[in-house]
This record gives sequence, structure tokens and C-alpha cells, in this order.
Amino acid sequence: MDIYGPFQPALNQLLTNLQSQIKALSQAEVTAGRPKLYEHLIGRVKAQQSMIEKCRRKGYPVTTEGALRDCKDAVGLRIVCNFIDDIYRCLKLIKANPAWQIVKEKDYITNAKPNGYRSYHVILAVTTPFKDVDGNQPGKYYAEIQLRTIAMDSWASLEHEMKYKHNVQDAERIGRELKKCAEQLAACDIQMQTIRQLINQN
Ligand code: 0O2
Repeated sequence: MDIYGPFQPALNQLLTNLQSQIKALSQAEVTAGRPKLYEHLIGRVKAQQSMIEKCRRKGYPVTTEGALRDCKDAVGLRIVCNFIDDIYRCLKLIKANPAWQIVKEKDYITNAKPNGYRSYHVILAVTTPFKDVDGNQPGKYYAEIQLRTIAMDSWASLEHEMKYKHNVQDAERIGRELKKCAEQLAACDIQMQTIRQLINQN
């Protein structure tokens, strides 16, 4: 099944445009003499099969409408920052940008998920020149931005990989160890932030 149907090119183009806009925000910071906003930026249009599985998991219709209107993360960007305060600097600039509206926010940094997952998520609504799934042109599309530190990102990648290993022994212990690891990494992020502040004071 082709879940994105005729909207695939618009999704690809939206991803490219958003990546350029985020890069430009960071470049403007550097030009103004401030540190770059992030260490790296990645993006993807969610693979068709993952989108089909996600629609099923969330109880959304497994249709183009379900994928583009209900799911809202067909287009996803991940901004991986060096320090926690860069996440909030980045967020401030994203929120102030008139190119999109924020329709949903989830602060899993202040409120980590029970398994230890930390990240800040925002869903953007973007008006594009393309026709959307409701037949409007200019059309409304959604994209998710995840903002994390390098430490949070390393943990999430490892945990994501573990999720797909279903036949592990002692999954409960692995979960406990992963959570402990997330807490240690969170403490390191705070320590690194303190070191940055101390360096900047000199
Ligand atoms: P993938 O394969 O990474 O794309 P909701 O807002 O609750 O209706 P959603 O999208 O489940 O819907 O919300 P949430 O909690 O903001 O999660 C969205 C994405 O965050 C996930 O996308 C993951 O990328 C990431 N994420 C959330 N929780 C975890 C977690 O516990 N571990 C890891 N590693 N990543 C997490 P997908 O589509 O589930 O997966």
C-alpha cells in the first residue's frame, strides 16, 4: 500500500525546506557571535511501513488521511544539541518563527518518560504551496521536531534498538539498567552545562 499517495513529493520538499530553515537559524546565531544551535540535525520522511504500523498502533485509519492528518509526524526532524541550554535557545527561536505554528509540545526533559526517555517534542503546522489531504492549496502539513542533547540521543538510539529485540532474557532487568543509565546521562548533561557556564564566566 502507498500510504502517502500523491503527497510524497510535498512531504519530501517540506522536509528539505524545514531543514534549510533550521540550518539558517543556527547560522544566524553564529553570525551574531553566539554558539551554533546544535551539533547535528537529521530528518526523514517516515518510512511507509513504519507509518502503517504507527496508524494501527494508535488506532488511526490506515489511510493517507490517517498518516497525514492524525499522525502528524510523517515529516520528522531531530535537532541534537551539545548542551541543555542550546535546546531551550533553539526552542525559543522555533517558537518565534512566523513560518509555522506550534500545535503540540511535549517536554520529556522536565517530565522524563517512566523508561528514562528524554527529549523535547514540538509539532508544527506549516502552510505550504502544495495541495493537502483536505484538498486545500496552499495546503497545511504537519512536522515533528525532536530536540535532545547528544547524551539523550545516544540513550534513545540504544533503547530503540533494544525494543526490536523481543527474545531477550530478563527484559525487566534490562529496563532497570537502561533507566539507571538515562539518569546518569541526565546528571552528566547538567554537569556539562555547569562546566560551560564556568568557562563562559572566565
Ligand atoms: P519512530 O520510529 O522513532 O518514528 P501522541 O502524541 O502520544 O499521540 P506519539 O507520536 O507516540 O503520539 O508521541 P510521542 O510520545 O511524542 O513520541 C513520538 C516519537 O518520539 C516516537 O516516534 C519516537 O521517535 C520518540 N519516542 C517516544 N518515546 C520514546 C521512547 O521511549 N524511546 C525512544 N527511543 N523513542 C521514543 P515513533 O513513531 O514511535 O517511532
